[in-house]
Amino acid sequence: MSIPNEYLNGLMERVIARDPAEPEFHQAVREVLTSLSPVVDAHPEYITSGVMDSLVEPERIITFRVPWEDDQGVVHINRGYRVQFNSAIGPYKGGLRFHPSVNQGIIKFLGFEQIFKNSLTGLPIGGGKGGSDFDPKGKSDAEVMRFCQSFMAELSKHIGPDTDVPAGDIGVGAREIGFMFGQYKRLRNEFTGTLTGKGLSYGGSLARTEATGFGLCYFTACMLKDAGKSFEGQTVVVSGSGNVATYACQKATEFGAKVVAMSDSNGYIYDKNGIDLDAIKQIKQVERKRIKVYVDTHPEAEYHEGCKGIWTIPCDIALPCATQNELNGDAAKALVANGCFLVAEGANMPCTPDAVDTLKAAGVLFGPAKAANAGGVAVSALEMSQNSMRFFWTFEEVDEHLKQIMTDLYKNASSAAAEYGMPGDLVAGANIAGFLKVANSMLAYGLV
Ligand code: NDP
Ligand code: 2IT
Repeated sequence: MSIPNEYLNGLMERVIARDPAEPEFHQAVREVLTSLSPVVDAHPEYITSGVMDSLVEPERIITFRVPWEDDQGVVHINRGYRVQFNSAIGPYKGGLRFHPSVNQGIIKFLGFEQIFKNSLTGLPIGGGKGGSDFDPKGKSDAEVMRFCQSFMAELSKHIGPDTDVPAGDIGVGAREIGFMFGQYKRLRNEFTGTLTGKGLSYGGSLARTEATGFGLCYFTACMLKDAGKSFEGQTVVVSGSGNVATYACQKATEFGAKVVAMSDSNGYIYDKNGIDLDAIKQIKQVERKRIKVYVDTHPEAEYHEGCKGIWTIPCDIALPCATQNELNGDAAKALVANGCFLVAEGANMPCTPDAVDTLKAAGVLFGPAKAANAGGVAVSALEMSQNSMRFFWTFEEVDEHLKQIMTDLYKNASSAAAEYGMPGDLVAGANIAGFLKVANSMLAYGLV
C-alpha cells in the first residue's frame, strides 16, 4: 500500500532499493512514514531540512566477528552487530538480542523502533540495538560466558555510559548481562553503568526485571480505563514465556485477570484454571526447559505443538510477548471471532500489518509495541540515572515512576492521535509523539 505523502512514498522506495533484503526494517519504516504523512503535510520543513531522509539511515552500523570455543574445543565464528541509529535526544539505548535469526535487517528494525519508543518515555535516550546470530539454547554456562566475553571484546570499543548503553532482549538476560558487564569493566578499567539490566549487587535497578511486563499492563490498564473497563475478570492470552511474558502474566493476574495460555518457540500450553506462574518461572528461568513440561505437573492443562494456535484460544485480551510477526491476519481474525476486544504488544512488532488492519477494522483496541512495551527501556534509563548518582531507589519508588511514565506516555500518544485527526489510533499517536521530539532536536542541530 502506498504512503499518502508523495515524498515519503518515494523515500520508502529508496529505503527498499538501498537494502532490498531487509523486510522487517521496511515493515517498521512503512508504518512510521504512513503515520507521519499528515505531520509532514503540515510541516514540510521536516522534509526540506533532510530530517526525514536522515531518520531512516542509521548514524552508524558496527558489524564484527565473534570467535569462541565450545566445551569440546571446537571453534565457532558468529557475527555481532550494533546499530547506533539516532542520538538526537540522548546516548544510543537499546537491547542486545542473541538468536539464530538475527541479521542486519532485524537489528535495524529494532533500532528504528527504539528511536520513537525511547523518545516516548520522556527520558533522554537515543535509539540503538545490537545482537548476534549466536544461539544460547543448549549451551553450557561456560560456553555462554566465552561467547559474551568475545562479543564484548569488540563491542566495548564502541559503547560507554554517555555514548551507547546496551541492555537485554531475546536470549540476553541477567546471566549474559553479568558476563558482558564483567568483561567491559575489565577491558575499560572503569565501573560505569554502561549496560542496564545489571544484577542488583553491581548497579542494577530494582524493578528492571519486571519493568517491561509490568509496564505493558500499566499501559493496557490505561486503555481499559478509557473504555470504561478493567483487567478484573478478563481472560488473557500471553504468548512467550520469557522476561516480558512472565511479568505481564504476573501483573495481569495481580490486576484480577485470568491468564490461560503461554508459549515458547515450540508450542503453547492452555490451562483453563489459570497459569501457575511459579511453575513457569521454575521451568523457564531456573531449569531452562521447554514449556511442554508444564503439563507433567499440571494434568488439567493441555500442550499443543506449534505457536500459531495460541491465538485460537478464546480470550478478552491478547498480549503477544514473544517475537516479531508472531500474530498474522488469520490469527487476528480468530481473535476477533472469539470476542477479543484488546490487543497490546509486549514484543516488538509482533502483529503483522495485515493483523493490525484486521484488528482496527473490527474495532479492537490496539496498543502498539513502541508505546506498550516502553516500560523496560524506561526503567533502564532510571537505572542509568541511579548509576550516575551512585545511589539507588526502592522497588516501590521505581515502580511508581514506571506507572507514571506509562500513564503519561498513553496520554501523549492519545492526544497526538487526536490532534492529527485520528482519535483512538495509538499507532499513529505513538509514532507522531515519538517523532516530534527527535525531529525537532534534529532540526535544531542543522545538517549533522
Ligand atoms: P526472552 O528471551 O526472555 O523470551 C523470548 C520468548 O519468546 C521465549 O518464550 C521464546 O521461546 C519466545 N520466542 C523467541 N523467538 C521466538 C520465535 N522466533 N518464535 C516463537 N517464539 C519465540 O525475551 P524477552 O521476553 O526479553 O523478549 C520478548 C519480546 O519482547 C521481543 O520481541 C523483545 O524484543 C521484546 N522486548 C523486550 C524487552 C525487555 O526488556 N526484555 C523490552 C521491550 C520489548 P524460546 O524459549 O523457545 O526461545
Ligand atoms: O526492546 C526494548 O525496548 C528492549 N529490549 C529494552 C532495551 C533497554 O535498553 O532496556
